[in-house]
Amino acid sequence: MKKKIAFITGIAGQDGSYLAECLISKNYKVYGIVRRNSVVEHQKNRLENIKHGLELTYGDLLNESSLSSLLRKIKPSEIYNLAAQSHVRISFDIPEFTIKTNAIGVLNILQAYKNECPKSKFYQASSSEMFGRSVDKDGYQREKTPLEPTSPYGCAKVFAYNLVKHYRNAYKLFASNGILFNHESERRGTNFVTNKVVKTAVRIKLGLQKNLEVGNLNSYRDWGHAKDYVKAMNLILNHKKPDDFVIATGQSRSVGQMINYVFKKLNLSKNKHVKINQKYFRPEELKYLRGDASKARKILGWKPQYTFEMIMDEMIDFWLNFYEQNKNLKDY
Ligand code: G4F
Repeated sequence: MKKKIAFITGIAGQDGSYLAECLISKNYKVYGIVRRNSVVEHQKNRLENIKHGLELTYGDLLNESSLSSLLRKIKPSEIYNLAAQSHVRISFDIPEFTIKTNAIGVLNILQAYKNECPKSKFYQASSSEMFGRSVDKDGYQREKTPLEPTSPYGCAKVFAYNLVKHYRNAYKLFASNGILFNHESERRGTNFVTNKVVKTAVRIKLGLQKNLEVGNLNSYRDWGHAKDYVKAMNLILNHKKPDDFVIATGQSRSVGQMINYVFKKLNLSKNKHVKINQKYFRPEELKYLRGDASKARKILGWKPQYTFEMIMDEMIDFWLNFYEQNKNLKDY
């Protein structure tokens, strides 16, 4: 059988690297673009386990002509647009860059897709951050929940989400949105709250650091595992028609509760070591997320394998092993 060809933007990130592994295990040929970074090692370290079936090249969502020529050459069967400025708080510091990359960048890749390989299927990494202040009466967010974003990141994601629906309707393209709630793993950047908390708590446990400094403990998130969520991306593109799906666990916990779990697991005192620092607060906070993924469960047969406890335990083990095996990297 002819190999399926996938093209992934943002392949060096948490989701891109897990998705590449997942697709290669399904016998896809995978192409990905990475942005030029002055520290070369940072660009590929999440991909270093993948030896075969992967081809990387430099590219950027803001450079439409290079996207077009790549798509013309590769002729992918599936395009996964995961590239973004993905940090919500940082989007308040660099709103223009965030909006260019996360909104105009999506316009650029949709144009390249429409012009070069319109028979391909397109996945857009949409986000629960788009819901912002909006929650249905029963306490969940789902596909029909109104979008009221509370950050430049969320506003850009709403623009891109609508653009994908528009291209689907106007040009009859197979273009779908996955509206993914927070998803974590040991590969998460350590400036996102789960991996920051776990890594710092392990460092405190090992005597390498005194305190954990965080912002708002009272916001609620629906945390799943990135490995479960990349499987949903592939199911979305292999459904018989293009559509939009919420991907979530349906459970919500506060940042404070998440910290309690990690500190208890490591036998650490939260009162002694956790300090609040205003610099981690946002000008407007998204207070509450809890996703209803019934549509994906019913239509795609998707369901998460990982529980919250399994995710956090895996991350704790990762950092304990990391410091055990890298005794020379105490400052890392
Ligand atoms: O881990 P976070 O930075 O993730 P956030 O803002 O929810 O965004 C993530 O999930 C979105 C899906 O809804 C994605 F679209 C997005 O790309 C990203 O993956 O923060 C989670 C919560 C926030 O309420 C934040 O205010 O944790 C709170 N928080 C408290 N102290 C902190 C900290 N967040 C960070 N990053 N660092 C802190 O010290």
